[in-house]
Amino acid sequence: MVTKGRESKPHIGIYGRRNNGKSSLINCLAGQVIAIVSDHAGTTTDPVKKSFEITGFGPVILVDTAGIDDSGDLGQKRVDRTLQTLNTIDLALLVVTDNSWGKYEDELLSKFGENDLPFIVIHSKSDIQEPSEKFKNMISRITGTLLFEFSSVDKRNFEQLISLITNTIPEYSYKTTTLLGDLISYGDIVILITPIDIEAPAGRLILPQMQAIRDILDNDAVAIVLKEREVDAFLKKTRIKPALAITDSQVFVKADASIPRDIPLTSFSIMLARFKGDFDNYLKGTPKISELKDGDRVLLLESCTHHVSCDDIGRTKIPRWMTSFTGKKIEYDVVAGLDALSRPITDYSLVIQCGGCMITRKQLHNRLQSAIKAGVPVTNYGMAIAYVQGIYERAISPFVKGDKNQNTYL
Ligand SMILES: Nc1nc2c(ncn2[C@@H]2O[C@H](COP(=O)(O)OP(=O)(O)O)[C@@H](O)[C@H]2O)c(=O)[nH]1
Ligand code: SF4
Ligand SMILES: [Mg+2]
Repeated sequence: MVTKGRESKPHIGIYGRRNNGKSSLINCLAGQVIAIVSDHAGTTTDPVKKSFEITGFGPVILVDTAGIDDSGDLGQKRVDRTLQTLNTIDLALLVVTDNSWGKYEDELLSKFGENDLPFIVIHSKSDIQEPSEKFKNMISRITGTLLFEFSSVDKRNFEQLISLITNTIPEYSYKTTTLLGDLISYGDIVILITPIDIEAPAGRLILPQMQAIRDILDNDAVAIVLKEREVDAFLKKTRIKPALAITDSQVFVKADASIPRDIPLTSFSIMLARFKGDFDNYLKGTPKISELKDGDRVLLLESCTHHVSCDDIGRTKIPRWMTSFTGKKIEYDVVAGLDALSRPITDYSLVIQCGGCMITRKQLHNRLQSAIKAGVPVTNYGMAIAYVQGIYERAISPFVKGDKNQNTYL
């Protein structure tokens, strides 16, 4: 079996004022000179990306940035470019020195917050000036994290820094994931059930269907694409026994009836939920649908603003199916794209996230952060649909190993 996964390298961005030792820190982490170090403030101009291996962790991309305190017209442009990198990185290292913290650091801290970015505050040049107890206390009060004492000259606490980085980088940023590669083998047949109705886009398939087909081919397996109405006749006529069936969530009930019990069945949306969503938390959150009460609010998060068929699922179908399943009077809010929520996240009893086919894994995880931090259960469109239609156990089982309460998944 050819198991393919999309290997992603975590991006680590280094921020701080000019001359604080950012480039030196990068060279230390890389164990070689990859960034220009100079005692002339402003040597690093545009963000510089370097791919290399941190010994003891693995491959990463380090992003060296210009000082956040740069001034003048050109300086402001450099600062803007530095701040733009925050959208693409997975972990921020904020380099401070000489026991000083001011408006630049405050600004960076609030930007990290806006981007839900994990960060580490590193006191560099500690060989010249060690951080004082007072400063350490202040940092832990302001940032909620412990100040890390470091020096690129004597490399104090270097091993600890590597383990701190390893423990702070979110797992999703480097975990190799596969769409279907762990479920199918050479020559397997996979049935893809795709309704072609008025909601289907004219002349093409939707992205999750295309991705599934491509992944099946990459795994040297065979994809058979058909409409829900043709499944019964096809299976009867050909006597083909597929290794897996994947259906559009909207025809789950029909697919469940058509696909024999001994053939694993899931949906495109659950496939995506496992691939790029927060599947562990979805597994915990989905059964909370049964606990919804009258007057509870449910938030539906749609990750793009222009998809008519998802519009209909989020705005009409899910509320209708959930209401008939729970029998409760529930309020639904739909927020599209990256629009701000109109209420605090704690007003919600459940968040249902779309498959997020148009956004990156990082954007999707960041979007869910506030709910997860606040302890609001999260699930995904496909998992919620399967749950309220009584097909949940079957639909998640291809991706769940052993006891699903242990949240171990393939
Ligand atoms: N003593 C000492 N000097 C350092 C340390 N880190 C950087 N420097 C020096 O500080 C100056 C600025 O360093 P650089 O890494 O270019 O800072 P950047 O502007 O933040 O990238 C250079 O002269 C470095 O040699 C350190 O940990 N200890
Ligand atoms: S990103 Fe979400 S709303 Fe947009 S098309 Fe994909 S699943 Fe639908
Ligand atoms: Mg530099």
